[in-house]
Amino acid sequence: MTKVIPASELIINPDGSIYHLNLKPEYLASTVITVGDPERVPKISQYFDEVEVKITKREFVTHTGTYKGKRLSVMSTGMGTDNIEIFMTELDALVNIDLQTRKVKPDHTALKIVRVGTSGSMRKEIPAGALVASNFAVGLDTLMQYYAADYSQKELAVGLAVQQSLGLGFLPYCFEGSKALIERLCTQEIVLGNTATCPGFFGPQGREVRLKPAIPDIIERLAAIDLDGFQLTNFEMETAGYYAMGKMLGHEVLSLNAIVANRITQEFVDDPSAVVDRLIHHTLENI
Ligand code: R1P
Ligand code: URA
Repeated sequence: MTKVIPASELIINPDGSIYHLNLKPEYLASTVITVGDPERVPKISQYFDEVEVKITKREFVTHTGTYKGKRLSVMSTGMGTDNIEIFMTELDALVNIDLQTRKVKPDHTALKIVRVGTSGSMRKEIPAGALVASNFAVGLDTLMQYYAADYSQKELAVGLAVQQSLGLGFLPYCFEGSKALIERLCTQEIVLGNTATCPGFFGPQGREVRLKPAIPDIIERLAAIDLDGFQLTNFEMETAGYYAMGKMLGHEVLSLNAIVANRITQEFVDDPSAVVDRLIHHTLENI
């Protein structure tokens, strides 16, 4: 017998919507574009033919509509993998749990989820202004200390190499993005890279403002890792969480990154929104 998930474990609002995302299943398209910044949601949905749903709660803003006839949802998550854990669990529940009976549905639905985010490059040859798709992502946070997952040999080897290189007391988690989505979205103008997902923007990415990072040479240490040609290329704060949750829950996930800063040459793009807009158009046309 399929178990009933108690009200305390999966919270449904009085109107039947899911707790944090504030969505009912019918509000969600099976293809979802995600962004960190809530203000980026209308920057994408402005290109829709029409917007049928607009819902906001906390940092989770959802617009669902059609682009050239294809139904899409665009949703913001805020920053960090802790938000992504909530976001992915509730997104999955909207399609794979019957919210009335509180039971897992017998037939699994796999969502297509594409992150359109910003990122910093740790490679001289990937300049500010470049667009990077994350092939693998390694999480430097502790999210996966709280879940059990299977890792491929390569994913485990990357996690171990990063742990050793940074001297961390826990195993960073590494997961691969969707091959099908890479094939579809990683066209000529996109660089295929591997992403370090950090639990912060400053110290955890080696930035010193007033506080000294504990690993001041984190960029050099991460950039020096080379496992049979596998190299890390960029920093951000969500992708490994998406890839881990996506794999465990059975969804296709890809992270696309607009490189706004190059941490080696110390350049920052003149117009970050123009770079992000290029990535938005690329995503809408190819998703
Ligand atoms: C930091 O400025 C934020 O930008 C990046 C990081 O992952 C972090 O969320 O992504 P978004 O632009 O999608 O928020
Ligand atoms: N987002 C990050 O997390 N890091 C950067 O350097 C730029 C965007």
